[in-house]
Amino acid sequence: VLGCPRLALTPEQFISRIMEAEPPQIYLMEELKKPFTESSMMMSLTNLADKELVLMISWAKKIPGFMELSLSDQIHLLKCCWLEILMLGLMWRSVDHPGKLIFSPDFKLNRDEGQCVEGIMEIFDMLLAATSRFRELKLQREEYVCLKAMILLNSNLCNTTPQTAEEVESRAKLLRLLDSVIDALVWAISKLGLSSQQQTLRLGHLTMLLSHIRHVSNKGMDHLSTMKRKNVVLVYDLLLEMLDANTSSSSHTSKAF
Ligand code: AOE
Repeated sequence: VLGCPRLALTPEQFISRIMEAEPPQIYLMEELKKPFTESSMMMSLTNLADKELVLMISWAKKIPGFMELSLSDQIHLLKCCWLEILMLGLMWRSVDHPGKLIFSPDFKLNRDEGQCVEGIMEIFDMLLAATSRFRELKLQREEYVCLKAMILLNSNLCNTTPQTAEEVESRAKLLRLLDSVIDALVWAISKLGLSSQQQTLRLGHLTMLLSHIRHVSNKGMDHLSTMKRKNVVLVYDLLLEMLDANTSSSSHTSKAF
């Protein structure tokens, strides 16, 4: 479908498709018992992450061209980037609330409310800092949805070399898909009425933020696996599978899909 020019989407169409794919607002829907303990805080966070992962899989499937990739690429991409995607979503929800992380309408955390989960304040602060960058840049919704799709499609590119003919073909599709997302982001930036040099700079700044998100995600992944190992938190099936994919060299099959 992607290679067929007759069906190729314009950047404008591509963006409206990924805007429509946006997952709905999620609620934690549980009694937040304050004060939090390390364990109850981690349970609330992982409970939310677990719910969001289910929606993330449906979201990915709605990205034009994603379902044309090989199943193993689809799974691998999601396993690589799920925490980056959650973190970017969190930043987007928090962008108008300096010093706060808006996990959901019923679960918001303040920087100055103190520390109770070991090792998490460092991650909290890195997320707040990246969120401030997006606030300074006045990140637009169209740009946000493009960045999220970029994280997904770029996550796996440098860790694997395609071997079989099918893998080579899926890789070629993936690269074309990434081109479409870059075109879409460039188009979104071009709508903002900036000079051509300012547009180029904005593209650079936005994409450079992705390397920070990858960094924070790696920190978060280490944190979660430590919390799991210390039995601070019980990690449910789907999240467990996604975590294992990042902490071991596991197989390419998945029950979740
Ligand atoms: C869950 C859902 C989501 O949409 C995004 C994220 C991103 C980070 C993830 C978290 C998640 C799931 C659990 C992870 C965590 C990173 C490490 C952890 C993977 O294992 C969220 C990172 C930011 C978490 C900040 C939590 C601050 C907790 C300390 C605040 C505190 O101690 N108190 C007492 C505040 C009380 C406020 C009322």
